[in-house]
Amino acid sequence: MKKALLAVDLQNDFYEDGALAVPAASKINQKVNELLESEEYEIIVASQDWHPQNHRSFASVHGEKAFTPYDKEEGLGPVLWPDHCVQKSEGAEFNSEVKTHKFDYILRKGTDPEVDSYSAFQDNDGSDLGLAALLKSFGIEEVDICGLAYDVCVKYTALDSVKNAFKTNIIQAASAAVNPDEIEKCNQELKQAGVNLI
Ligand code: VGL
Ligand code: ZN
Repeated sequence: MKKALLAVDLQNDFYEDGALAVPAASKINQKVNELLESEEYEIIVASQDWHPQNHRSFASVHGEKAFTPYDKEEGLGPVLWPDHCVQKSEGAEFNSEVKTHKFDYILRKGTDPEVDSYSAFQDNDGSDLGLAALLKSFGIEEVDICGLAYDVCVKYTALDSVKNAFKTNIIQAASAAVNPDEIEKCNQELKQAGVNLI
């Protein structure tokens, strides 16, 4: 079975010193690099969260505090986030420890100021980002997923991968959650959907 690796949002703002810090994020880099250097993947696609400065998912745009629950607009998510991964900022760059020269494709998401994009397959309003078609054009049937954050973009990418009929595996040692308290609930949901947790 031809396999792809999806490396989700390995960007400075999701590491320990970043704007939307994921605890212990840098601990995944060794395993991430092992995956990036393995010979088993037909293609490696990296997603890059790439927001305009005034993105509607930013709490600052609404005069609210980061992580405030917010369900008033279609196309966003359940909470507002700190400003993060602003286009062309240092925080939006890939972490310097990651072997980015192994990426075959970089898929930027979250570029529409009104719509968020947790999954690398589609925006939160359902618009297709072209990833499924790209993978299918390479004959991919199985997808390994790693990256940040486990409970947000990795999770939604994995759920959409299953919906697009790929055998879907999350490599847990190569992923970390922004909210570690969510991991149990998240794992239940993923297993229920048919995602293999490796
Ligand atoms: C992410 C929240 C907002 C992620 C991106 O990459 O998991 N989380 N934008
Ligand atoms: Zn984002």
